Amino acid sequence: KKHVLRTPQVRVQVEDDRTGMDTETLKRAFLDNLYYIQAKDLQNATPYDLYMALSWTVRDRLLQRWIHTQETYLKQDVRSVCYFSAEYLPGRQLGNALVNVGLYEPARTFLRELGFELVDLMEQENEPGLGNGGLGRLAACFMDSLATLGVPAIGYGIRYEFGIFAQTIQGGWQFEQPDRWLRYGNPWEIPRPEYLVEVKFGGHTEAYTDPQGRYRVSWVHERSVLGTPYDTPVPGYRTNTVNTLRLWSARATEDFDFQVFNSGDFARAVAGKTYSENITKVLYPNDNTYQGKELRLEQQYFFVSCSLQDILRRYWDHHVDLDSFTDKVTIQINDTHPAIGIAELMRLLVDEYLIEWDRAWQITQKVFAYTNHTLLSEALERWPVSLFGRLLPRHLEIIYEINERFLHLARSRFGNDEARIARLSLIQEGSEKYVRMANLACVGSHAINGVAKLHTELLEQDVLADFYALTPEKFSNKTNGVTPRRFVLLSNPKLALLYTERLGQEWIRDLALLRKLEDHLHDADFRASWKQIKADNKHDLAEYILHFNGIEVAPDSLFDIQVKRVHEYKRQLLMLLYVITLYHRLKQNPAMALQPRTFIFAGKAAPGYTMAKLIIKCIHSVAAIINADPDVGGRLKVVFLANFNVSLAQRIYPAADLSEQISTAGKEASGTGNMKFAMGGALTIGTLDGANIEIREQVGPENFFLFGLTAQQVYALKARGYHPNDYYQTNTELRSVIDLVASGHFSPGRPDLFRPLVDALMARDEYLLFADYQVYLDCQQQVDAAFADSERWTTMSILNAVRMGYFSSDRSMGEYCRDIWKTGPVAVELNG
Ligand code: NBX
Repeated sequence: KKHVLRTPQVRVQVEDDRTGMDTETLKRAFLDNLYYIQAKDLQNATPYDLYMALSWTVRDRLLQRWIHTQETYLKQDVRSVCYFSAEYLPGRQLGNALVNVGLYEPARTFLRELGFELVDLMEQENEPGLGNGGLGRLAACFMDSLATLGVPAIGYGIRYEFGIFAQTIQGGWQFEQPDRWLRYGNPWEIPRPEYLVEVKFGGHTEAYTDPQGRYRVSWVHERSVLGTPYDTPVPGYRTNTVNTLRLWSARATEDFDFQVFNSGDFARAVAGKTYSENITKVLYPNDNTYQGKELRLEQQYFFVSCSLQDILRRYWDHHVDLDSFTDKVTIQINDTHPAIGIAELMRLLVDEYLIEWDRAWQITQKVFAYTNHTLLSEALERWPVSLFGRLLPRHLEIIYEINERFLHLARSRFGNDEARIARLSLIQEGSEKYVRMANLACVGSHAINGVAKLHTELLEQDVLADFYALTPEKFSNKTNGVTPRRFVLLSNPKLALLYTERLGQEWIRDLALLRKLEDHLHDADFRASWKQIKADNKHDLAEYILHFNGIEVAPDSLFDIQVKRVHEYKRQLLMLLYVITLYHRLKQNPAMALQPRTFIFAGKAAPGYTMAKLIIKCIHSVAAIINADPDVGGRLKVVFLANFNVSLAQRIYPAADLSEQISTAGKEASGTGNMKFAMGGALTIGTLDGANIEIREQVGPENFFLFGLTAQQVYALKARGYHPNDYYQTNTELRSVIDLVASGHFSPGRPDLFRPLVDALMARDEYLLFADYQVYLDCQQQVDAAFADSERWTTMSILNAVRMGYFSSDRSMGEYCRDIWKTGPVAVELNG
């Protein structure tokens, strides 16, 4: 039986129940999978069984495209982008797979016929939380865009058994629960034990002379671990291209020690196994801080070594020498977490393939490119030389060799400017020496980029200034983007439908087309739909809040939202000071006129970050008092949504009126939540930080609520001496608010609970909350006025959303392809 399906981009010849795209075939396949894989019939199936049965059904369709794609890549011996990232936050897979392969509507239809709602099945999926925040989510957006653009790419990373912890709130405090995301199986991954690789650790090195009389080194390792790849298909939007996300899982080399086992000591026989498998057990839950944990370096080296060996294995399958290696492979490292790859590729080339140093170095530099994601110096990775040498003795030698040659070059350029040489060195000298991973990444790469215009400028002028002086041609900016498939089409289906009604479907691959909708700005129907969609989305979120927090919020109040990892530099506390200010005003004058607002927070704190955890507690304490106060009369509500993750994010962004992007200028590299909010028609209140600056340029300054010191002003203020107490003394409202917190008003019975927050602000106020407090209030006043004029607000909302085309990750990926990777799309035929 043959079916032919026509969609604008694809013409697929279909042979059987595993590839058929019509509703009848899909329904048959679904029931078949339910029965033969889940071993259930419709009467006994749990919602999870139904989710699994549908996932198997979609997966079959993906596999066909995946196999064709990989065959095409192989046959054409294409150039591949290898994206190295210790983190990926792809979000739920089912909805995305359905949309991309063009089965969302057919699946909805046949499920309805069976009496099920597709969205209910989608809710069953446990999302893979294999990342902390922006950096991991960016990697996932990039994978989606590369597949959609048809660019051959593979994402390499770690298959953590436990992803980012699940956050629960008890008594207003954050508690962490292990994320057992694989507990009920994962239909989206395919283990590839046949591509197993071995990774060595520890031991020492031995020098020897080879038969040609050349000096060589061999690494006599102490132990080794096996890496098994698990592949997840990454489908492009309505193309035949399906790329691969290849995540490595650690296994012990031998299942157990038979000698010990036979002597009767079973526990000891399996001890080594447990140890090895620890490497990929758990994701470190810190973002934008650095913790020098040995296991973390083991994770980094493990996945990077597995990936490089895998790349070389695939290369050698089709080549007899290394001459075209740099034509076929380019590697992007997502921050410095994979930077050890530079030393590992040198080791593989020099020690294992016996390539001479200079040629190996040429290859390495040509292959690697480095993306920096932080301006916080405390977040830069530095490994104690002692630890490094114990774990990777050969790599340490290689790094010293790279450094010697590099500093020689630097001296020839800068003379003996020893202060500068010391800053450039890959080794930080001192009583405890450190390997500086950012320096290694800069020296070993041919391209270095920041993730927003301001961020790149600050890298060039400050954080990496010495490297910029040496090799300015390596530097470029690549402003971040986010995928419109997940963050518009999937998360905001009503808005997507409105777009498609007016524009057709092309906007989904070319978000810049949305600007055409400016023609409809004054079209009453369009505006009415716009308002209705926002109202519906807010209504949905209000229901979620009622269900999970038991708090009733008014859907027509201003939804003012800050969701992101909790960090002092992101200034959740500044928004909370504003909330308390309004509360304080209401208490002084309960009859005052006030635009009703719902303040929504969400975000995880690193488990060891005491201040961030106290901020979460403080939000809850303030919420408890305000939400219950009869003087407030429901005009202000404060909500903290637990366990912020990709799935929750997809519900929140479309419901926002106001997006809070209020980091201290010069601290947030880019931000990407800022883009996701604006794409949903939220207006931004923000500082001139990260990509906010470019968002404001795109949407127009008149459609953006700007406040705060600039990065330059922040530096200048700090340089001449910043005294938070001056602001406290002169700003009476600020003083009242701080005094209210300090008095224990929000912590009845525990007056000192929030003392550490107050003290940090009064003593240092590292992130200049006091300096920006008044201008933030003033700006919020403008927000109030704008929201009161609903037509004006609607105009601004529309203009924000439709001018966001630049922030599609398709644009970002296009730029990386053109400027850094020198690569492009490859067509994939299904019937070839
Ligand atoms: O990367 C984030 C930045 O803070 C954002 O400004 C930026 O938009 C985003 C994407 O470029 N950085 C980030 O998320 N870092 C981490 O998650 C992180 C994780 C582990 C670690 C250090 C940082 N050791």
